Amino acid sequence: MKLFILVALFGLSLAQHNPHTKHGRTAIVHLFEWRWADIAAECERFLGPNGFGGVQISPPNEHIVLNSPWRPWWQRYQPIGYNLCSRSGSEGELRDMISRCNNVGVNIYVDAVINHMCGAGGGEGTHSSCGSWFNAGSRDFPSVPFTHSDFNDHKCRTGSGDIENYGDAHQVRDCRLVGLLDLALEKDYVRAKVTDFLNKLIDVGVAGFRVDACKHMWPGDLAVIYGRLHNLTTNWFPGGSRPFIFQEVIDLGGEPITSREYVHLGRVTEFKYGAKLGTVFKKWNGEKLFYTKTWGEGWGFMPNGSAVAFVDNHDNQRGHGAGGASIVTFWDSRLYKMAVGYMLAHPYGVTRVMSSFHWNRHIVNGKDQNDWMGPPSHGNGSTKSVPINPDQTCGDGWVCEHRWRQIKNMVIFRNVVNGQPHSNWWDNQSNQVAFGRGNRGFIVFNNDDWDLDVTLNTGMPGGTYCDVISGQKEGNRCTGEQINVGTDGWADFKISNRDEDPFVAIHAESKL
Ligand code: AAO
Repeated sequence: MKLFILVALFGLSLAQHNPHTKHGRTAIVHLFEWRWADIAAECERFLGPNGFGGVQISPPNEHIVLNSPWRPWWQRYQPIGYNLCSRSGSEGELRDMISRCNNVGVNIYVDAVINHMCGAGGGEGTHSSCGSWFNAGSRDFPSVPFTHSDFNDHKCRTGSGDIENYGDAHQVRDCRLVGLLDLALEKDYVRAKVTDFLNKLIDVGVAGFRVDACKHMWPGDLAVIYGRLHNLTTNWFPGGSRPFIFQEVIDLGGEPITSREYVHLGRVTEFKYGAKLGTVFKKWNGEKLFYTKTWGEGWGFMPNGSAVAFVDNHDNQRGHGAGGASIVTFWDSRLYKMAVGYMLAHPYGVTRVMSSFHWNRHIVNGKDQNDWMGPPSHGNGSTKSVPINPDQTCGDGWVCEHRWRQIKNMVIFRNVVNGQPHSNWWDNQSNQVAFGRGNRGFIVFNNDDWDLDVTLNTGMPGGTYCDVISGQKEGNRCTGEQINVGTDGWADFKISNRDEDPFVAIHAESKL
C-alpha cells in the first residue's frame, strides 16, 4: 500500500513535466502578443505542417489598459480579473483558436499570471481590456471579486511594500514585485478563484501553463493549486493527462530562492541556458564552443527532465528579467540562428523558440528607452494581424523567427532525432564543433574566424543528404548544399567563416 502511494505521488508530480506534444513533436513556440485569430491560422497553415508541438500564448485574461506609456506590452502582466478578453481577442476567438490548433495537433500553453493583479498605482476606472471597473488603491477588483483582504499587504515587512532585497525569501514571496498587488495565495478563497480560472482554460482545451513569477509564490501554495487542476480534456488528450506546468523562476545563482524548490511541481525555465549559450557564441569571458562538449547538466543546469530551455525570452530580449547583454536575439540574426540551431540539435530540455515583434530599439547607457513598446498596432491601440509575405516571412513588424528557414528546419531536425543520444562529438579545441544524434542526424558549427575543412564520422547511413541550413529538400531535390556520407558514415565538411550561416545540418529525412 505504501509503495502504491509512493508510486502514485511520484507519477502525479512527474506527469506535470510532460508537455503532451503529439506525433513526436518536440518544440514549443512563444507567439508573443499575437492575436488569437492569427495563432489559429498559424497553427493550420504553418505550425502543424512543420511539426511544432505547441504555442505559448500571451496572458488571455482581462488586463489593465495603459496610455502612458502607450499600450506597453507589459500591461498584460497586470491582471484586472479572469474574464477572457484581452488585447489578443475575445473569449470566442480564444476558444476557436484552441480548438483549431488542437485539431492540427498543436498544443496551447497559457501564460498564467496568478501572483498578482495590477500595479498599486493602477488607478480607478474601467481602463481594462473587458471594461470591468476596478480600484487599485482600495484593492477592489469586483469582476473576480477580490478585495483588500485577498492581498498580502499586511504580510509584507518592507517600508515600501515592494520587494527591496532578493536576498530575503520572505519579502520576495510576500511583498510586491515592482509594485504589483500581491495576492494572498495561502487563502483558500484566493486559491479557489485562481484554480477556477485555470480549470476553465483546461476544460476549453489548453495543454498546460507557463506560470509567471513563480519565485514570488510559495511552493506550498502552488502545490495546492496545481493539485486541484483538472485533467486535460479527453476531446484531444488521453484520459488521466495532467496539465503541463512550466514555472518561471529566474535562478542564475546567488539568491536564497532556487529552481530546486520548484522542480518537483513541474518544469522550470532554465535561465542559465540562454545566458551561457549567448556568452559562448559571443566568445565573451574566454568561452569557446568546444567547452560545450558537456553542455546541459555538465554546465550546472537543472536536471534534463526538469528544464525548459530557451535562447531568449520576451523579457531578456529587451533588457527585462535576467541574463543581460549576453543574451542573443533576432537583432543579431547570424549568431541567433546558430544558437537556436545548437539548442534544437541538443537533447537537453523541452525547448521553446521565441517569436518576436520589432520595436524602435533606442539604447542609451546600456538601457533600451523603448523596452516598453507594444506589438505592431493600429492608431487606436488594437494589435495588427500578421501578414504572410510570398517568401513565407512575416510583414508589418512581426519578426517570426520561427518561420526563418534555418530555425523551422531545426525544429524538424529535433523531431527527426527525438530519443537519439548525443553522439560522435568532434571539436578543434576552439569554436568549431560537431555532434550527432545517433544515426538520425548530424550538425557542424564554425564559429571561428577561419574556415572549417574536415572529414568527420557522422554515424549516419551512407548516401547524399541535403543541408537543411543553406536550403532544404523539396521533392527529390536540394535547394542548398549537398553532403555525401560514405558507406562507413564519414563525410567531408567545408564551412567558410564568411558563409551566411556558418553551420550545416543533415538528418534522416533530408536524405535525397
Ligand atoms: C511595469 C513597469 C514597472 C511598474 C510596474 C507596476 O515596468 O516600472 O512598477 O509595471 O506598475 C513585466 C515587465 C515589468 C512590468 C510588469 C507589469 O517586465 O517591467 O512592470 O510586466 O506590467 C523579476 C521576476 C520575474 C519577472 C521579471 C521581469 O522574478 O518573475 O522580474 N518576469 C515575469 C514576466 C514579466 C512580467 C512579470 C513577471 C510580472 O516574464 O514579463 O513583468 O508579471 C533579478 C531577480 C529576478 C528578477 C530580476 C528583475 O535578476 O533574480 O527574479 O526578475 O532581478 O528584477 C543579474 C542577476 C539576476 C537578476 C538580474 C537583474 O542578471 O543575475 O538574478 O541581474 O537584476
